[in-house]
Amino acid sequence: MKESQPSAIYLKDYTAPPFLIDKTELSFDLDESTTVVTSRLHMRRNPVFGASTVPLVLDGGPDVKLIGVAMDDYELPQEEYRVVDDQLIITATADSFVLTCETLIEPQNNTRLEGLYRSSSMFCTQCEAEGFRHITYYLDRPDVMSVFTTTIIADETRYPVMLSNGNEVERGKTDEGKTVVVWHDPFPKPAYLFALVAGDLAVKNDVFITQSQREVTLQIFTESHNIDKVDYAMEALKRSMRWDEETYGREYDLDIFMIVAVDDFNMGAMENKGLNIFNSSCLLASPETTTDDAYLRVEAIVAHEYFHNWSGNRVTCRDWFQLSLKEGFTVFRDQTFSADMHSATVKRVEDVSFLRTAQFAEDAGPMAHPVRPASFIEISNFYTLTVYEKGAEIVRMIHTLLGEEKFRAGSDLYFDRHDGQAVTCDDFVAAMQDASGVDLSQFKRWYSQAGTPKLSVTDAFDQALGKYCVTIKQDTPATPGQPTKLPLHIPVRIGLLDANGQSLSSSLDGATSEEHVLHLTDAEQSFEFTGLATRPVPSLLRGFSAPVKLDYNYSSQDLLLLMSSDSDGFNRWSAAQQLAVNELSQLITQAIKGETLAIESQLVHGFKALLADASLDPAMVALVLTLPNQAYLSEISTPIYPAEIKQARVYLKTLLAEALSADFERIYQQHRVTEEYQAVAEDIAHRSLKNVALSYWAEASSERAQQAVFEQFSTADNMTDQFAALSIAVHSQHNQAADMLAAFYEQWKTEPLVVNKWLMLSASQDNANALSIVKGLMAHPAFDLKNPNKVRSVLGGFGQNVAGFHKEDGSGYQFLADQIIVLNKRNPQIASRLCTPLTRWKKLKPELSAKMKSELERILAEDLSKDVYEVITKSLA
Ligand code: 0A1
Ligand code: ZN
Repeated sequence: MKESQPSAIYLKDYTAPPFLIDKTELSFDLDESTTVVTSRLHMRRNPVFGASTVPLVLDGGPDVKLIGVAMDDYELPQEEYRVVDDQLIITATADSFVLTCETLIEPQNNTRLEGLYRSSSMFCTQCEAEGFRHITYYLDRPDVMSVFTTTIIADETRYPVMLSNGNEVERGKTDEGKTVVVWHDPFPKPAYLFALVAGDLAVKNDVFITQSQREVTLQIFTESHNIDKVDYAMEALKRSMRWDEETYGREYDLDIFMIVAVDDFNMGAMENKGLNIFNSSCLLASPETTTDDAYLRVEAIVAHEYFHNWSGNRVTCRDWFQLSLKEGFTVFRDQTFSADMHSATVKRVEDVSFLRTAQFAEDAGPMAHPVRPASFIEISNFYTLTVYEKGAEIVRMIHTLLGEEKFRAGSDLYFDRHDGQAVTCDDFVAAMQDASGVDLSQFKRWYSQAGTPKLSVTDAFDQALGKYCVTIKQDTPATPGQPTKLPLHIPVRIGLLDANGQSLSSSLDGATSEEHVLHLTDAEQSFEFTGLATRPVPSLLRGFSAPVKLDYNYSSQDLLLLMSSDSDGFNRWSAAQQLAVNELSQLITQAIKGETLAIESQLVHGFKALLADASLDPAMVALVLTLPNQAYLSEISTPIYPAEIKQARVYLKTLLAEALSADFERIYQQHRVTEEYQAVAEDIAHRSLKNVALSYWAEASSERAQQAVFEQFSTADNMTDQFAALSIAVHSQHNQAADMLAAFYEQWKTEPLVVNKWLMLSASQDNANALSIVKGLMAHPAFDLKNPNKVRSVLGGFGQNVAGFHKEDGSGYQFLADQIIVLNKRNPQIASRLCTPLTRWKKLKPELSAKMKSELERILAEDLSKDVYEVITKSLA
């Protein structure tokens, strides 16, 4: 442990910046050993401070070497400035001046992948959230917005492509023959949106004509061997640009929009103004190497980063506590875009399933925080599912409360009112409220209160009066630092069904309809529906109208009815999940007690009916057939018994497979796509149903199924089918699984993104030797500790490996802790993210819990980065 520990910063302490930077002129002399960065900052005191004498404090990093500082071309002597704790402090300044700084950095030694670093043979940057300070001294905070001009000097033979934000305005040569390129971005921006790329890159060009008939040049850059894999991303970009014009009236503003793919990247992608930088795993796609899921992810992330041009760049965040202002809104925008491009119900099910599994777990753990956190130690730790996914749910609820038209009026007002500003979540809600006249004052608590609310629903029917009364109690559990909670404003979409599954019309507060939105605002509230002849079955929380846990005592009969008949597609899926959860819970209890597992499954009947109905969307059928996963079952269990959860899942899946083996074989044959591969909704749907059917069929003891798996693996012409067959083989203990894994590596060893899939699947093999397999993978030539994708593949795959990771002797936890300790020094962001599985220690069964806790304590004894320190201390608190 360090002598002095990192401390938290608080939203309540926010003050405006004492200085502003109107213009930022940067010059980079790029070199493999030392890069010289010269900055000329046109600064002035911020008038909101009035006459002030506070010193100028600029943020820097331990890796930035200061060569000299000048003010208005007067070189400051050593006694007029000092560097303390990575900050450059200058006591005496004029009211307005030009500050020149010369600094040296070594991008080739930057293993944090923040600031300027090298990936393969190129230079690239990552500045969000506080990466710019690793490049040069600056006011590195999002409310300091500046107009950037960037000069890049490099050897053109090695770096023919030199890019930065905005437009290229000049190109020339230095006396030594190096090439000089100047970029100018006319839109003021915070430093976190700065980007620079230099390398020997191939480019794909295209054009987009905006709604006002301006021509925008589109360019995607990759290393030359990948340029044949960007067509899908380019089309996705054009669809995103059109959609943002049509749906939000937002037009692109520069004459050029560029995307660059890099192999080494801590996150998915980054929305730098006019120059997005992508993790190559989120951009490149080809039928042979990319699965359907990955295609859809590429489209969604291209859209997400593009949409940030308005929700994030033109209107940005005042401070990092407001991160969800841009992220929650932009995730909502990309979710709606994907829903419009494909099936809205399928998209909603996938998003909710992810939220309920991963975000709910975060909200119930030691790192739980409000969508707008009140404090943090390291902001990188707050790029979370809560800020992103729950943040998007908040925007979705506003959409539900306002309706389509008023929501659009609200977003128009927000963009008009705040264009060019750095603002807060409150400003966003105020625009929505002002444009719509809908009172959102209580609703705003969603931003400040952590934890997942639970709704407990009871009902009563009065036959004589035809009156149905629903009572809802809301309760949000205590979370770290928030022992008590206030009631939230929760929109609950509800429909009523009769015993045959027909939708019923009913009256509520004078409005007659087949569907109502209840405004739950009190801790407990009742709603009376009239005009009903018989007791209805309620379809609650349609479309998952709020990010809450729902408790209503549905019978299996009710759930089967909803599953087969509800007009809301989302709730049909949700009912099937609930039925599966009920059955799995019984089985888990049996397993914990050491009993023989036995159940009379109602799902058999539900699935049988589903498989017989050819009119259904195959993608939805595939989702309904997918049993709740290990992570979701863990989230809803206290305490968690990992091995018993797995045992229950395997038992139920095998039971369904045996009972419906012939149906699964038939569906498998029926849904084979014979045309050439296309990543379009219809084909994706058939492939997903076919592969889910194969995964069941393979669980039944059938020689033919085993053969089908092997054949699909060997003959598939696309990665979706090949990888599905391989995963099924690995997870169903196929007798050729090991050979297939080896053959897969041989076939794809020159495609790093496919190799990553192989690493992940290999690491997740659930067997007694899991740990030695994982150690072998980390020593394999395909592994590279410097590459976050590879680390995520192996250690992420291992985290899902019940037998290996949760091994009773604690060796799985110890191994992960060892890796965290190594990465803590090299790449704190990645190290911190790897801690996530260990943060769940309190919920595990006692024997495992104690072993996990001791690993957290072992990590804490190290000299920790802020990132890892924050997660570990909060977990142990
Ligand atoms: N703003 C990006 C996410 C992002 C955040 C931090 C990064 O640094 C490592 C990179 C990307 C987004 O929402 O896509
Ligand atoms: Zn984002």
